[in-house]
Amino acid sequence: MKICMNGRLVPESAAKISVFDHGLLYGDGVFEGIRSYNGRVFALDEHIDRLYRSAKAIALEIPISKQQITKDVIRTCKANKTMNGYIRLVVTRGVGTLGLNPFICKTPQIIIIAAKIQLYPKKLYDTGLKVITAGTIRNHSEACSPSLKSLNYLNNVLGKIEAINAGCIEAIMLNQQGFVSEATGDNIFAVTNGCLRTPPTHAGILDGITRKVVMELATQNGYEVAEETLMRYDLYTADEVFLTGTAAEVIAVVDIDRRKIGAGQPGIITKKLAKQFTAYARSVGTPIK
Ligand code: PXG
Repeated sequence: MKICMNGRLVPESAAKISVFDHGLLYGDGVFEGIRSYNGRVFALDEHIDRLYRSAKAIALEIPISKQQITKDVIRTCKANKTMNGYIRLVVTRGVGTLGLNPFICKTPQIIIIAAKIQLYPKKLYDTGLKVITAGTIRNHSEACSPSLKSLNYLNNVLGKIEAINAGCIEAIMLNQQGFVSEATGDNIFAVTNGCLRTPPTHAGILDGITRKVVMELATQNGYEVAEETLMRYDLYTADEVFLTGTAAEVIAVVDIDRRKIGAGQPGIITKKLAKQFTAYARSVGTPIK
């Protein structure tokens, strides 16, 4: 595998960063996870925009232009023949000393990995997911905003540990007010009486790119779509619940905290939107050439 390190394609064995990189020492950096389908990168501009917004939020100046990073992503996909894969774009604060001060780190490290994607088992798309609500609350927006896709994902990892320990793959996280925020790596929707509801960004969520596309598809289908504060009550009593994300795409949730959601199987609207999203994602994107 060839990795793009600061604009240079190097073999995986040579793709190394310093132990003094603040990305490692403090989780000081930002990232994106992007998909390619059939030789095209899905929503590349949106991901790159979000990367630069995350960087801006932590006062990290990415030393190259969006156009250049776009070219580097495509070049890395080409070099690895990543026609259907997963692209990880990482920008770390760079090398510093053992001390928090980010401003002594002079050179951010820009890393692009174009690899295979690890998906949820295919069967789960037919049966739906069983999830729990985690005891670990989602980061407070005024502490480390969930809108900021930083290299510090411990909050999400703690949620994931709870899920796995409970025999589930995913956990739903609540915010400091007890409202639903999102899953550990996916956004969440509840469907009630044909109306889709999803927590607003101020509930402490990542402003998901898949979430936005699904909201648009649902609107085009004539469904009412609302960004609304949701409580666990709203999930437990929904007709359908589903998650959206770059890796998961659209996947049904059929059980939360051992309570059956709706009929206990993927709902009609979830299935329809999953199908439409899958088709849409494979029909657009920036060509790898
Ligand atoms: N919430 C969180 C906390 C996320 O990390 C999403 C929602 C969905 O956002 P998008 O823009 O992807 O629809 C994410 C995305 C990984 C991986 O390697 C994680 C994500 C995406 C791709 C890969 O774990 N998280």
